[in-house]
Amino acid sequence: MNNKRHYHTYIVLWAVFFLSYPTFLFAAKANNANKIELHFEGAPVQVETDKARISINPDAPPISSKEFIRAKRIFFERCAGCHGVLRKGATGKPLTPDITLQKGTDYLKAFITFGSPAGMPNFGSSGLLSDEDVDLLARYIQHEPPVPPLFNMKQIRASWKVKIAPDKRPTRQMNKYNLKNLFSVTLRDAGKVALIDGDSKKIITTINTGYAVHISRMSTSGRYLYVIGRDARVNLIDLWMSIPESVAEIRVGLEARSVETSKYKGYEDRYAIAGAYWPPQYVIMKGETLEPLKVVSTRGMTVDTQEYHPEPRVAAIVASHQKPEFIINVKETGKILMVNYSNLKNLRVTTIDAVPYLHDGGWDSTQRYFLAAANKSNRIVVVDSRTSQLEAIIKVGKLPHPGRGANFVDKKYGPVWATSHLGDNTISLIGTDPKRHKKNAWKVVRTLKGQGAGAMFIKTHPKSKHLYVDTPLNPNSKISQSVVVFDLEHLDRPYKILPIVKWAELGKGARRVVQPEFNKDGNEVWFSVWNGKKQESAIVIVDDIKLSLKAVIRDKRLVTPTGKFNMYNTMHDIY
Ligand code: DHE
Repeated sequence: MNNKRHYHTYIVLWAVFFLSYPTFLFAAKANNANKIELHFEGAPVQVETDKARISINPDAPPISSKEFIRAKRIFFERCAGCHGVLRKGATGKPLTPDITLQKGTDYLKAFITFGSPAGMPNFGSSGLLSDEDVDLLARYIQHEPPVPPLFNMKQIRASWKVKIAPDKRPTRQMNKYNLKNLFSVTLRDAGKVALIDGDSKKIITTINTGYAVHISRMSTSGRYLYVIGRDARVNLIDLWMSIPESVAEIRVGLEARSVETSKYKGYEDRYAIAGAYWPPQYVIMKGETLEPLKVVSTRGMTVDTQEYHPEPRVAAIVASHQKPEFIINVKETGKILMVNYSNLKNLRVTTIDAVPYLHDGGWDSTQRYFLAAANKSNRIVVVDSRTSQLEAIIKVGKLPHPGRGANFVDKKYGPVWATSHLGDNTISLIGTDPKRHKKNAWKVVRTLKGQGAGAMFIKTHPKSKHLYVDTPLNPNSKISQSVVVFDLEHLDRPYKILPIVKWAELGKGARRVVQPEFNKDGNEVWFSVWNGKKQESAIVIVDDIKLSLKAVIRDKRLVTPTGKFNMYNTMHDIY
């Protein structure tokens, strides 16, 4: 009997597959793009799955409590990055029971097995999930999404630790490092950052931080370094100590990506802010202790359909140079918040309607206009931080991903800001000077062609004549292991390829090259060669004038290096 039922399910699964054949044929073609997106959304969500309440729906196919717990874990690890913890939809489609119950188990199984052209990976046919797990997930998503616990001020405050109080810290710099040329390097899978002296290229120390650290940002004075882990743990590192170390820490939620510090005149080093993916909120803290002062939810209506979204994640945050404001990208609702921190008791927030799926972004060269990438909308949104108004929404290539972008002068079109793309090989150059080059402002004035899709970061420096573009997520290892350089004086000339991985002379592994970062003087560019956790990684330093290898940093402590943040450039938003 069991065998019969099994056979029946199998036939139905294939019938669903063949009826939808054109769609799934496309899916196969889009497989490369899917791989890129899968890598991009890939890290497991950090919410404690055990604490998410079990919510069985009697109308949905049966699932035991044990199965529910297992499915919950798989969903948070594999699916929540795209579909959201509450399955309300993010870059992936919504998967709430009102939708999934209508689709039914067989359809959902086919979908999970074979993927879709819209970007859903083929979890079953690629072997990422077993048949049993595909079946389990198909049933699980027809039940109510379990809600993970919140993380309110009570929990935030309980997690706050000041290890060395401000009055016990040095009153002057106690080491001889050239702090302006220090690099904070993310050691992703080690849960640490490495501080590297940019002059000697030696590791000064490694410091324990949160899980799968994401970014580092600098206080305006250049003394304090803020680091955030994916588990929403923020570490405050004092660079004046003889050996810099973490002097305070806090958790601002259960899952997070962004941290920033106040930069407006008179507020230097005064506040820090961190944005969380779960719960969807941002937290404003005292800059020199991380004492939490204010937590604000980002839940609300989306800009397009004006529907309630329970999980709008906080993506990039930048600190305004024009006003005492933090500028916050809220991903799923598509809103950019300008949060004025001059009076926290009467918080003034200007909400700008942009487009959904806001992710990363950076300043134009004048530091007046913030350019935010809405990746799944294929748009760049421009906000004027002086007038607090939306300036423009610009269509670019597929899935823009600029990091903070790159500013330079295009000889023909004037000042531009550039973004690379995850979904295609183009680099869009956007005019940024509405005063002297009005007709080019907020338009894609030129499109360069790089090596391929899967680009994540693009970089130049005011003193450099080069533009560097990585492609770490390209499935072709030749492309993911090298970077391209464009000559800014001759943008019409073909790019040069730099064989970064070859220069690193490492053993086996994926060895993806990720994120160019300049030194303070703008004459060296640092690249991470990102290998597996148990394999050797490296940092390769390129001479920006000669475009040749300058140095390789190889050290056992360099476990999965990814982002690198030069103190001076990060402090002053130079890119
Ligand atoms: Fe990032 C920036 C989110 C995957 C390396 N990343 C950002 C920012 C966000 C973000 C919101 C902007 C922060 C800011 O400016 O305030 N990143 C996410 C994700 O949600 C995503 C897609 C999946 C995930 O599960 O985390 C993701 N990011 C990655 C990686 O896999 C990378 C390549 C390696 C790593 O270390 O995890 C990676 N992200 C980076 C880096 C920056 C970044 C290096 C900062 C770039 C900069 O120049 O400022």
